[in-house]
Formats: sequence, C-alpha cells, structure tokens
Amino acid sequence: MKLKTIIAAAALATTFIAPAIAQTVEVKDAWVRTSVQGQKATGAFMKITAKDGAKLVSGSSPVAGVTEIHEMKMEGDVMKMRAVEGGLDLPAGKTVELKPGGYHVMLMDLKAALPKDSTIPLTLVFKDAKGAESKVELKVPVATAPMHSH
Ligand SMILES: [Cu+2]
Repeated sequence: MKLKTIIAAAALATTFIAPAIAQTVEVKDAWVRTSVQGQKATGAFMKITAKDGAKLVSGSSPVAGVTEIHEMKMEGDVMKMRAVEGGLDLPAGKTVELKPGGYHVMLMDLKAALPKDSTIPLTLVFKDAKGAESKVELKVPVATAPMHSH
C-alpha cells in the first residue's frame, strides 16, 4: 500500500516537471477556405494533437478583424454554429480534427479576399492543464472545398 502511494506520487511529479518550453501541440493539414471580395467570413481547418492535453482557447490573424473557435452542430434539422465555450478540448495524444461541418477557426470581418494558393498567417493560443498559455504561429494555405454553410 505504502509503495503504491510512492509510485503514484513519483508519476505525478514527473508530469509536473515536464518542461513547459517543449512544443507539445502539433498542427497538421491546416487550410483556410477561399473567400471572395466582400465576403465577411471564412473558416480555417486543421488536425491538432496535444501530446499532454490542452485547450485551443483563441486565435488571431491579420486578415480578420475577429477570430473565434466555432463548432457546428445539428439542432433538429438545422445546422447551427456557435463559439466553443471555454476553448476546444484537446485530449492528450488524441488528434482532434477541425473540418467543415464541425469545429473550425472562424475568421470574421475579413479585410480582403483570400484567393486560392495564397497563404495567411494564423496564430493559435493553447492553454495547458495548469493554465499556462502557448502560441503556435502558422502559415496557412488558402484552398477551395465544399461550402460550409453559414
Ligand atoms: Cu463559424
């Protein structure tokens, strides 16, 4: 019994000692949907894996006045979109996919059209279990894909 307690304590200590500077969040296959002149909003999509678990709490991009983390869900027959309260949960080691019809990074108040084959800077802010924030800077390619209805 005593030994068990010690082992548990040691495991806990290891978790806490894990260096905060290590990049523990990986973002893959990011893309943002093209937009035309006058269009106010578009979505960015990607696969995110947080090795130690984290939350995606916010984002920003110079091309958009407002950036939010959104989810789309069916409510009855209607697809509804809303901001994710308290950040998007990224369970440890599990890849969370942001995709059309589901979670996405919403870019609003677009300042210009986003043409195909251009790239945009996108900063994502993650929060770990202890509440420490880290940023990931991305260069996201602009691509076309089936419209995600808004
Ligand atoms: Cu949205």
